[in-house]
Order: sequence, then structure tokens, then C-alpha cells
Amino acid sequence: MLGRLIKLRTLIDSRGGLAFAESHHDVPFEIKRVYYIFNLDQERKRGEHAHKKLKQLMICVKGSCKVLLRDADSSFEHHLKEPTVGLLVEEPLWREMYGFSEDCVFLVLANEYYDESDYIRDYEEYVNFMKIDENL
Ligand code: T46
Repeated sequence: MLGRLIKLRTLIDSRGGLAFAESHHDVPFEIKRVYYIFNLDQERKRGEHAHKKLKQLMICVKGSCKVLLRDADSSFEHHLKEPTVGLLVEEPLWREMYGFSEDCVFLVLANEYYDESDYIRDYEEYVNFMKIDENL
């Protein structure tokens, strides 16, 4: 499997559910940024990039979607459908998100501020980056 699933601490009572994540306690990094995608086109993919250094916890807080994680040798498809489960991605994996349900809201907790220079948006470039990384 690529990526790691984390069960978030969750409290459920007659009023509903409450899930939470704290830096270093539930998420193994300092959370510096939160972002989410919503009103998603069900026919289109998001992602199709890798991050060189960024660490993320991805949570489908509403609805469901698929996340494909890929490295130079293998790939793994996750089906996120629980608001209490996060997908931890700490390595520079290629990722694609698709198969969004109509109501999907996909939340990301990240350890760094937005930095376009951390993105690799071309798959061949990603494979070369991984080869260089292996040789270091
Ligand atoms: C990810 C998925 C779920 C910003 O200005 N600040 C930000 O914090 C982010 C995340 C994006 N942007 C800008 C960069 C692009 O000009 O928003 C534009 C769209 O970003 P992008 O094409 O990367 O969107 P997605 O949905 O393909 O990917 C984003 C995140 O980049 C990615 O890390 O996990 O959402």
C-alpha cells in the first residue's frame, strides 16, 4: 500500500459526530495550511501532480472519492468515504483524485504554506525526480 490510513479520534453522541486532528498527536507534523475542494466535476480528475516535500493528511469529510497514489514502481488506489479516516501522504508520490460523489468535500491538512515550486506537474519529470532522489 502507498500512503497510510489514519483513524481520527471521533466522538459520537445523540447530536451527531465530531472528529478531530491535532498536530503531532494525530497528524505527525505541524499543520500550517488547510484547504479543501468542493462542487467537483464528477467527470474530471484533480491532482495529477506530486509534491517534492509537502506532507498531507487528506480527508473526504463529505461524500466519497478515489485517490490513486503512484511511485516509480507501483500504484495503489484508495477509496475515501469516511469523514473519520485520513490518508497520510508523507513521501513524494504522484497523486490523482477522481470518482467524486456529487456531495464530495475533500479536505487537506498540510505541513507547509502554498509553494508552486514544490509541485511536479509532469509525470515524466516526476519519474526523473525519483531517480535522482534514489541516487542521493
Ligand atoms: C491537493 C488537492 C486536493 C493556491 O493558490 N493555494 C493553495 O493552497 C492551493 C492548494 C492551490 N492554489 C492554487 C494553485 C493553482 O493555481 O490553486 C490553483 C489550483 O490548484 P491545483 O491545480 O493544484 O488544484 P488540485 O485540485 O489539482 O490540487 C489541489 C492541491 O494543489 C493538491 O495539493 O492535494 O488540491
